[in-house]
Amino acid sequence: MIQKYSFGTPFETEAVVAPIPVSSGLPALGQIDTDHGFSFRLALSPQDIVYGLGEANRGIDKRGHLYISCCADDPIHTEDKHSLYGAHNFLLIDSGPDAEAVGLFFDYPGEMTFDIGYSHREQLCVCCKTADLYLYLITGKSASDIVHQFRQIIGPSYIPPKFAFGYGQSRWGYAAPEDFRTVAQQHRENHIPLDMIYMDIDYMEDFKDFTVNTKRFPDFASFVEEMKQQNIRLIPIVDAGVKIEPGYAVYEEGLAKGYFCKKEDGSEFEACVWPGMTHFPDFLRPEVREWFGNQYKCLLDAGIEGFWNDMNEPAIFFSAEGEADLRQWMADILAGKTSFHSFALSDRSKSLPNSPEDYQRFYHVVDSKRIRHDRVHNLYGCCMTRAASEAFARLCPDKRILMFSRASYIGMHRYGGIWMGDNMSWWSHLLLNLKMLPSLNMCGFLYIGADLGGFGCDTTEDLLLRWLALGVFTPLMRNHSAAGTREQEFYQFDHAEDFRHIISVRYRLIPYLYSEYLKAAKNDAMMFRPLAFAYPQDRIARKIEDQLLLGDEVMIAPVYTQNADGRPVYLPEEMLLVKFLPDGTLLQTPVPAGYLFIDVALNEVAFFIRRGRKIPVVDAAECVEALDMRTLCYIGDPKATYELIDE
Ligand code: MIG
Repeated sequence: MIQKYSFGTPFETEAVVAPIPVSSGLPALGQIDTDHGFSFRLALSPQDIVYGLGEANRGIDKRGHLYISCCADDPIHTEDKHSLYGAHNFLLIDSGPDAEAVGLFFDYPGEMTFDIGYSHREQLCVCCKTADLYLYLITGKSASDIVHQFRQIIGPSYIPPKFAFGYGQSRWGYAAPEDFRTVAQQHRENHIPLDMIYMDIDYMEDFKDFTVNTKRFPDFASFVEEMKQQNIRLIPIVDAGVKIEPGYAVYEEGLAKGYFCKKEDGSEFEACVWPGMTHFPDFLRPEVREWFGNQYKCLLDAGIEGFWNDMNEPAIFFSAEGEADLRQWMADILAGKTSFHSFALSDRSKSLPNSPEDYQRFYHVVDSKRIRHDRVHNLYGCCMTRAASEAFARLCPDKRILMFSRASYIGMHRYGGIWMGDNMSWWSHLLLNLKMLPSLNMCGFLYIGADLGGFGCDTTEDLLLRWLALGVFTPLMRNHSAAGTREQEFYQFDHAEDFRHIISVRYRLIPYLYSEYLKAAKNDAMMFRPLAFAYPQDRIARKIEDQLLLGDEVMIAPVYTQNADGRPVYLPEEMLLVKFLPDGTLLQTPVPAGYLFIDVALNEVAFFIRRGRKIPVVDAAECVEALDMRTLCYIGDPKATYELIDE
C-alpha cells in the first residue's frame, strides 16, 4: 500500500509518474515536525536493516552513518564523505521476516539529511530546511514487495541498446584518432573483446559541447564509420556547461533565447568549468530541454549511438563572485581584520569549487516563477539527461541510444543509466562498487557500473583483473581512468591472456545478463539483490555485504582483497560453484550450505548457481554483434527451466 502525504508547497519533481491521491493527516509511522523545516523521526529496532539511498557511500545496510542528498562533484570517496553524485531519497526498512517492511520516499529536490542511527544509534532522522515536500509511505509484506511498489510509481527503467552490454575502454586523455585507433587495434589484434571506446572531453574543440576538434577529426563521420567497421562504437562525453564564446552557435542561441540560468539581477550566471567561463542551461524548463536535446543531433548524424553526460551536478570550478569573496577574506586576514586558524585557509580555498554560495547565486524558471538553484539542486543532472533521452525519442524513435549520467535524482532511471563517478584505484572501492549495485537497483537504476580499475590514482594489474571480474556482471562494463594516472588498458600489463579470458567470460554471459536486465526492467524488479531478499529467515545471510544475488539464478562473490588467492563465501543453501577456467573449460562443483573458502586465481571468474536453476551461456566473441546464439547452452540444473528474453 502506498500513501502520499503533502507538506507545504512541494516542488513538482516528476520523480513519481503514477497518480496517487494525497492522504489527509499524518502518516501512522514516525514523528513529523514541520515547525523548524521538516523532520521525520523513527525509532529503529536492533534487528532493522535500513536499505536505500541509491548511489551512496558505505554499506548496503545504511545504518550507522549520516548521508546528505546533495549531488556533489567530489572525486574522493573516502568513508567519511556524506554525498556522492546522486540524490536518491528512498529508504527501505526491513524489520525481519515476520514483520511488515516499510518504504519511504522523500520527494524533495534540495539538500536533505539522512541521519540513520548516527546521532542516536536507535533513531532514524530525515530532515531538510523547508517543509515543502511529498512523502510517500509504502508498506508491504517483504523488502522485494516494497521495491516493486516503489518502482511501479516511478516508472519503467531505461533499456540500453544491446551493444552496451559489451566491454568498453576509456581514458581521459584520448584525443587524436591515433589514440582511438591504438585502442581498437590492440584489442582486435590480441582478440580481447571490445564494443565501445569512450571519448572524453578532448575530442571537442576547446571543450565546447556538440563540437568536434576538426583539426584532429577533419571528417568525424567517416572516423565514426571506420570504428564501426570494426564493430566498435565511439561514445562521446557531453558536459553540462556551455562555453561563453561569441560565434559558438550553442552559446549564441541559448543566450538569444534566454535559456541559461540567471542571477538575481537578471544577467546570466557564469562560472569556470572545463571550457573556461560557461553558462548553465536551465534544464528544468521543458523548452530548454527540447533545445539542448536537439543539439545531440549533430553527433547522432555523424553516426554516434551513445553518450555520457558529465559535470551535471552541476560541477563548478569557481565563479568570479566566489573568487572575489575568497580574496576579500584573505585581504582581511592580511589587514589584521580577521584572525584565522591554519586549517581555515586550506578549507576556505578548497571551498571554491562547487560552493553552496554559488548554488545560491543563480535561478531557474519553473512555470514562470523563479526558483533559486539550491532549492532544486538535485534535479539538475536528472533534467539534463531527460533532455537527451526525450530528444532521442524524437530524433530516432526506432533506435535505442546508450545514455548514462553522472548526477541523478529519483526518476532519472527512466532516461538513462549512471556510472559511479570518480572512484580511486583502491581495493575498498571495488567493494563499494558491489555494495552500490542493489541500492541503485532499488531506485530503478539498472544500467550501472563503476570505472573498472579505478579512475584516480595508479592501478595495479591484480586490482584491475579482480575489478574486471566483478565488472563481468555489471551492465556497464567500462575500464576508465583519469589523465595523469598509470595507463590501464590491458596492453599496459604483462598478461594479455588473463584479460582476454576474463573479458571473454563477460561475453559468454551476455545472453543471460541481457535477459536478466530486460526482466528487471519489465517487471520493476532488481537485477542485483542482497542475500537477505531471498533468504529472509537466514540470520547470517541477512547481514552479508560482500556477496549478491544476480537474477534468480546466480550468486556472485568477487575477490576484493589484494594478494588473496580466493575468499570465504557464505552459502545460505547448497549451490553449484561454477568457474570459467582460462583453458576454456568449465568447472562445476556442488557445494553444501554454510561457510566455505573458494580458490579464485587472478585469471578466473567464479560464481554460484542456485539449486534448481540454470543459466544460458554462449561461446565468446569479439563483439556483441558476433555472438552466435546457435552456440547457446545451459549450465546448472538440467531439469530447471529458464526464460530467455532477447529483444
Ligand atoms: O573534472 O572529463 O567523472 O569520468 O574523465 C573532471 C574528464 C571531469 C569527470 C568525470 C570523469 C572524466 C573527467 N570529468
